[in-house]
Amino acid sequence: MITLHALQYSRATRVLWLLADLGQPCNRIDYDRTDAFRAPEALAKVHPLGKSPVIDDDGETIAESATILRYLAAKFGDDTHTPPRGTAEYWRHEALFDYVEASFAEVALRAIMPAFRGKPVPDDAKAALDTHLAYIAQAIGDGPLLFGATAMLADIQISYIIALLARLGLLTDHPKVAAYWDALQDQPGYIVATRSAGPMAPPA
Ligand SMILES: N[C@@H](CCC(=O)N[C@@H](CS)C(=O)NCC(=O)O)C(=O)O
Repeated sequence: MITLHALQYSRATRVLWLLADLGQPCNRIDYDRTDAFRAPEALAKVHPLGKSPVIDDDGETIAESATILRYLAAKFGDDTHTPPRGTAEYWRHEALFDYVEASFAEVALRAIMPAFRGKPVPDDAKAALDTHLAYIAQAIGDGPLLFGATAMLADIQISYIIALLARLGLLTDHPKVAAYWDALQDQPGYIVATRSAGPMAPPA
């Protein structure tokens, strides 16, 4: 069985969501956030970067949520969380899936971090975030999710960042992305994951 090292209020919920969709149990090891909202020292014993999520499967330790999601989809022979291979949609999906951690997270965190500390978001951070949220709104198209009504890996991957932005009131100028957040919260895998591990974003 997969062991998941799951930090409170973290990207680990992405993994729980996919496992729920796949009907796969896991051995979840929970880690509380420190008072400074960091990972505890114990996670550094699991992986050199000391971050979550990390999974162990048959002695193999795998970090990076995108890699973990791809690994689980491959391991369990799942082809319901990506568009059909060989189509233009497939590659549009791959780009959005990688975009989340490679480009969007850094831009979003520049707004999230000050907002989280109750400080104003700097104008340049807000402008960069607006550009990315407009891009995401365009990607949603007719919605309700990125590729219609079925959650793909890219939806699961982006959900954590969108949850933090929603929690901090940073989606108010982007109604299409706010509606997308509503649709994400209706997904069965999201509901199972957050019922068992708690919300993605910390409470106010
Ligand atoms: N790119 C990594 C990011 C992992 C990451 O930054 N995880 C956060 C939780 S969402 C973490 O462990 N933060 C605790 C810390 O840095 O102290 C991924 O997608 O898995």
